[in-house]
Amino acid sequence: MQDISKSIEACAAYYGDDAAAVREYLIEGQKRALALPNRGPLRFKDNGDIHSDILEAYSTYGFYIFENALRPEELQDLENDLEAMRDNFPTEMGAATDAKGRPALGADTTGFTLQWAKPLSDPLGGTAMANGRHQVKLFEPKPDASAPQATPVYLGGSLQFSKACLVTYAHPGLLKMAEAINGADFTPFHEGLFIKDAGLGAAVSWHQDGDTHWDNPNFDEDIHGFNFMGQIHGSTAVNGVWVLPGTHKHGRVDIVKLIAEAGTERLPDAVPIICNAGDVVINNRQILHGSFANTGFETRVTVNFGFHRRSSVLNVHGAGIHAEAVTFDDAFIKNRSRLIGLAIDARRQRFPDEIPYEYAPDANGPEKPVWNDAIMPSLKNYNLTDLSI
Ligand SMILES: O=C(O)CCC(=O)C(=O)O
Repeated sequence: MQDISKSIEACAAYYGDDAAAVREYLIEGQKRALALPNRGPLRFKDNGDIHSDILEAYSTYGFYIFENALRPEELQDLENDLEAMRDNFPTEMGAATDAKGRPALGADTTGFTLQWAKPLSDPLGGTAMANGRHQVKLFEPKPDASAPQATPVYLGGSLQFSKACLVTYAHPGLLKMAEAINGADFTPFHEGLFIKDAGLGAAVSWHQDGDTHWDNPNFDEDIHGFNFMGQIHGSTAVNGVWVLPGTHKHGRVDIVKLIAEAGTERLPDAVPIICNAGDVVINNRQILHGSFANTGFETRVTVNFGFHRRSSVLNVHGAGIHAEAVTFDDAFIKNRSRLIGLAIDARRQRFPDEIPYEYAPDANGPEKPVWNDAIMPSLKNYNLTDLSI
């Protein structure tokens, strides 16, 4: 685990009169998080299914940390792609070119791609954005005078920009977990990178991700799916996502009330998701979660990719948060799911020693999806068909 004692001190100092309370919250939260029995390597039963201890812990807490799930070469590929993508970021928010004068990454896309925010701000909290799910605004620490006007916070549609992200998307153990939670005919959701640069990264206020099925008579803990969160540099109490364990099981949380009752935005029973580089978290989208502004010295970049149950999206009208709201019929879902088959073949070529995951909806199709690098440009704007619920 990273030693973040310096970051805890630096973070506390941003909070003025609350410095001592912040320090204690971070230290105590870290302790409580590490005491939970919801981390370890991906483990399987003799028949290849995910070990039931993992499924039980995920169901109890709403998140589970798969330690060292990413192979060292895989992590290196992700780091390399991240560096290449950052190198191609626009020079500033809205610029059309990067620092080398090339067309900037995402500048010619129509989908939801690179998002920016004021350093250390909470851009979503207390606004109507994303259907108002971020009900309160978090404290916004004052950035250093040398901070830029805006900092990158999120890159949506990441599979069109990074083959390494595509290869990780087809991780066989993680897809086995997707199958265990959502059934063998699981579908995609959305993919992106959360970027929390040291001393700059914006907050993502407390929220639950689901939008569509809260009043569904068949509501249950998995109806809004989950996100995998792969960690490129690790994740800490200062820069990481905090969750309120167990909240994925019940309906919508009144966050305003919860915070009023606690008398603080630092929800007392919440815990940070603590990871080393190469760990991958499964996080239930219904769990109450969020991240504070990154006032520490460690950068976090999370490779997010989620999956749904087919029944949660089939013939369902989308929430319109990640892409335009339409009704997802069978053909729409099939087209969006082609990314899974392509990713599996890209991974098979990158890691020929692995047994590839077999995606049931493609198993009996007329032809297996085949990847080659010339296909990459055809992924442009693929995320216009994200299955946003
Ligand atoms: O990574 C973060 O800071 C926020 C993640 C999040 O809110 C999400 O995945 O829904």
